[in-house]
Amino acid sequence: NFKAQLLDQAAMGRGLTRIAHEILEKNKGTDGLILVGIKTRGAPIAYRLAKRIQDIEGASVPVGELDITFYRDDLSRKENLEEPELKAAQIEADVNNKTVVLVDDVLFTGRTVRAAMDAVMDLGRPHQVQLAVLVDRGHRELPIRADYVGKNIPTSKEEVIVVHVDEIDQEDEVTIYD
Ligand code: 3GP
Ligand code: 5GP
Ligand code: MG
Repeated sequence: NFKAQLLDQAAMGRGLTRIAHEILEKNKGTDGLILVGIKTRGAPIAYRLAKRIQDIEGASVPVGELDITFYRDDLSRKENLEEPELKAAQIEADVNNKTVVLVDDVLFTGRTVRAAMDAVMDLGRPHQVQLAVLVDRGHRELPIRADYVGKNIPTSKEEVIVVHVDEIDQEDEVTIYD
């Protein structure tokens, strides 16, 4: 059941612009920076951040993608899921000594990010791994936090955050359902 719209297109755009500035500020520019989007919707978000960084700083930042999937596809029943695991990695850039910013749409238990960190570590030894998410909905089950957050949304475990991005859903919108 639809409950509320949390972000519209303008709010999402402003949040991503702020995060782009925060990434540049924290890392003092783009040296050694790589963005890695976690599919599906983390990937277009990563490309948008790279576009903003390009516009702000005039420097291009490599973007890679990770496909992290659950063994089971019953997404609404989290307690029945196995651990997320890496399905595919497309990271052309060398991660050694780089600052890898993982990008995802929603941060929940942290298990997907843990699997993503494993995947990055398998490719080399990054200088640092950071995390950017559009929405942090709480309920972490691991000691993982985001360095950059579009919006913190306290949720119950039963609620679902629906993230729509133009590249996939033909609209930009974040809504909450229960
Ligand atoms: P995404 O691939 O674009 O991130 O995980 C597959 C999709 O299901 C995700 O899209 C996500 O938006 C959606 N989803 C909605 N609720 C949940 C949930 O509780 N857990 C997971 N893993 N995905 C969810
Ligand atoms: P975690 O592994 O942290 O529990 O969940 C993070 C991953 O699952 C993200 O890739 C995210 O897309 C998806 N996810 C978890 N909960 C939600 C949710 O409420 N809404 C959406 N859209 N995705 C979710
Ligand atoms: Mg996701």
